Order: sequence, then C-alpha cells, then structure tokens
Amino acid sequence: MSGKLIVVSNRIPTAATPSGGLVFALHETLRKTGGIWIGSDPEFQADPSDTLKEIGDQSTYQRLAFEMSETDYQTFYLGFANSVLWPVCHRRGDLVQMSRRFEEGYRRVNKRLARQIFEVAGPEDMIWVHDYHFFPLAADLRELGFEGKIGFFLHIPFPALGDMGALPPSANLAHWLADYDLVGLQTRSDVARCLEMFRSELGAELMHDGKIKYGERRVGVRSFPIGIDVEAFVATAEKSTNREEIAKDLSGELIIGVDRLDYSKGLPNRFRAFGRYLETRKDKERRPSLLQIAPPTREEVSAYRDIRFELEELAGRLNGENAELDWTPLRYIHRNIDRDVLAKLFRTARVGFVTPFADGMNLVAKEYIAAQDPEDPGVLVLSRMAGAAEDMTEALLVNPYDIEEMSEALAQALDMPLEERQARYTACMKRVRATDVGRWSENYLNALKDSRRDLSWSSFNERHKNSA
Ligand code: ADQ
Repeated sequence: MSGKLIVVSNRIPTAATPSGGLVFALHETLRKTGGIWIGSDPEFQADPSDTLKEIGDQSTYQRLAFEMSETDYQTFYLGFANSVLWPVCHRRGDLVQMSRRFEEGYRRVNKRLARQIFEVAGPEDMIWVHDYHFFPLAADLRELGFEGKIGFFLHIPFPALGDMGALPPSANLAHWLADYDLVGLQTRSDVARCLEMFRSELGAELMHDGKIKYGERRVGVRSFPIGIDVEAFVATAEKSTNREEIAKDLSGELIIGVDRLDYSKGLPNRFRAFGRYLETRKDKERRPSLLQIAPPTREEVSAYRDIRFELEELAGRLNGENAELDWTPLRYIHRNIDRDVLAKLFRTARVGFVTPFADGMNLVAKEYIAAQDPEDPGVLVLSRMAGAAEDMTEALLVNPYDIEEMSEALAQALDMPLEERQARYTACMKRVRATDVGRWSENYLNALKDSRRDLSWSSFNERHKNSA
C-alpha cells in the first residue's frame, strides 16, 4: 500500500496501549503500518468544529477526534444508530423509534465526518470504516470526490430484507454500501442476506468471484468472522493469582454469563432457563449458581431501561423462590469487571451460558472457550442465533426462545463426562484460534488492498449526473 491506513470507528481509544480484543488488534495494525485512527470526541461542543483534532496518545500513529454537539449525540448516536439501526439489525423492529430528527442527525454527522476525512486523506490512502454508525460514509466521501479504497466492516447482524421494512426510506443501505470497495460481514448468513439485498434493491448481479456487479461497479461482499486475541486471553486465564480466592468465594458449581445489558442478549430467558433448571433438577443437593455480569449500556434509550427493570424483577423472584440461608443461586453484577478477573471467572465456571436472540459474533463465547483448562474444560452453551454458532458447532447449541431446551442443556453441560467436555472444547478452541483477531484484521486489509472497483470515479460521476 503506498498510501496510509485510516481507521474510522465511533469510539477511539486514548491510552498509549489500549486493551480489549478488537481495539487492541486495530491498535496493533496501525502501530505496524502507521496511519490515522478517527473516532468521536467524548466531550460535547455547542458548535462542533469542521476539523478533526488530536486526541490521546500520538506516539505511534495519529488519533483524531470529530466533535459532536449534544444534539448530534442524541440524534445520531442514541437516535438513529441505536434506536433505529441497532433494533432493525437485531430483528427488533418493534423497538424502532421513528424521528425525522434522528435521520437528519445521522446524515449531518456522517456528511460532516466525510468532509473532515476528505481533508486529511490522500488519494492513495485506504479507509476502513467500522460499524452501523457510518453506513453512508463512503457515499458521502465519493460525493466529495474521494476515489481511493474504502472498506466497511459491520460488527452486528446484517438485516434481512423483511426487517429493513422498518427503516425509513432515507436509509438506503443498498445505495450506501454500493459505494464501498469491500463490505465485510461476520458470517456466511450475513453475506447471503447482503447479497439478497443488492440483488433485490439494485438489481445487482452476483459474479463468479463473489463480488456483486452494479452497473460498472464491483463490490466485494465477504465474511470475516471476528475473534479475540487468543494468546493474550489464554495467558491471562492461566495466571494463578487470585484464582483460588475467586474460586473460594464462588463455592459450588458456577454457570457464567457476561454481556452488556442489551435486549439482544436474551438475558430474561437465560434467567428463566436457569430457574427452570433449578426446579427440574433431579439432585436437589446440587446447588449451582449463575453469575451474570451485565454492565449498563445506552441507558438513555428507553428499551434499555425496560430490560434493566425486567431483569431486576426476575432476579429478585428467582432468588426469593430458590435461595437458602447459605446459597444464593443468582448473582447479578451490574458493572464492568477487570479483564483478568473476567478471564479467571471464565476458567472457574463449569458452564459458559451465552444465549443472545441475535448477535453479530459474540466474543464472550470465544473468551469462555479460550479461558478453559484443557485438562478439565467447562462447557459452552451457545445460542444458535449468535454469529459464533455458525462455526462453533461443537458447543451445546440452543434456541434462546426455548426455556425448556436451555434448561436441559444446562443439565447436560453440568453432567457431561470429562472425555466429551475435552472433545467439544478441542473442536471449539480450533475455531477460536482460526479466527484470532490479529489474523482477522490482516485478512480484511489484504482483501481490501486487492479489491478493485472497476469503474473510474470520473465515469461514475458522469453517470450520476446523467441520471440526475
Ligand atoms: P458486543 O455486543 O459488545 O459487540 P461481544 O462480542 O460479546 O458483544 O463483546 C463484548 C466484549 O465486552 C467482550 O470482550 C466481553 O468480555 C466484554 N465485556 C462484556 N461485559 C463486560 C464486563 N462486565 N466487564 C468487562 N468486560 C465485559 C459487538 C457485536 C458482537 C461482536 C463484537 C465484535 O454486538 O456481536 O462480536 O461487536 O465484532
């Protein structure tokens, strides 16, 4: 690549060496290649600047922030991104909040950001855009005349055509995405849905190399299943410090769930399934506990407040009905936990309980597997609706709407003989290693480098002018 790499994501890490799988992988990539990482400034400005500003550590590559007003945050971030696009992509059209202000905010922030990027991007630069906050960014950059390569990666599920009916007409995903060189998605099912959209909305043709042909344009649509920083997570989980203390405090068999408190993660049904397991377990002397760690997220959005109340009520009832003087069946922690403690909790837990209704991939499933002791591994109970289930077929796959099936899976996991646990763990771990996040970003960027939109920008402009 002769130009530089520009990564765009909503959040930008400011620490010299940020932690966390995806953020760390992008940091490592930029550290090697140099370039720019662009993300939003967490401070609101009454009158957002038209230029990007330096934020955080600048020693290995440049980090630049785009400013937003409080109205931008309300309409672009909480509004269109998280009250329209997020529910639509997670098959919850019933939770969509329609507002023209949201649409305007989304377009305003994306257009402003495109102008800001255009100022710092050279013609040879390659831009990698992350997630649903920025679907239209390539279209806005093309309109300004940027001809270089632009790739997109969607971390969440690609919506089915039927679900897109809940989007306002201004949200034209097909047109927005057709301006990227490469659309990266988590799973093969996401790719199938995206191709279906291109075919039906634009009449695009699918070519033998897997690209779609739209007029004279070629857009690559491929799956790049994301993973975790495997070696780092394994090493953290293996470190013995505190492990004994954690295990002592959590006496008995542990089932663990770790999720942002999001309605897509299926937490109420998970609690119900655990309650059902307790009710139906044959050996009443057996007293496993479910540790659910669920830090709050997007609490300004009403659907997130509702799920919090629902869970608190369910948790209270479950413990009220089942607890003994010396046993609390459900522990529900509503905050963030250090990653090294998390890794050890995963290793201690007999069962990893991951039951989203919809999830792009689900990194917790991979972290749980990576944290296990190969000599005595625990069992992953995983929703079929998580992207991770497409390849981790040796987990105990469950339907997150079926309480009975999930409760039976818990029983099966807790009773599973060592040999079967090891066989399932080995198969899952193979998949976890194959999708290591370092390799993921390398694969994506290689594919973006090799991608080529066949049409020159000038003739594309011409066509647009003629059709206008
Ligand atoms: P998320 O919806 O945030 O990500 P997930 O993939 O599970 O879901 O990643 C969450 C991360 O946060 C994990 O690394 C987890 O360990 C961490 N985490 C969660 N709760 C925590 C807590 N209490 N304390 C500390 N850490 C916690 C989106 C998509 C996913 C997709 C990822 C990456 O929704 O489907 O897998 O992006 O592409």
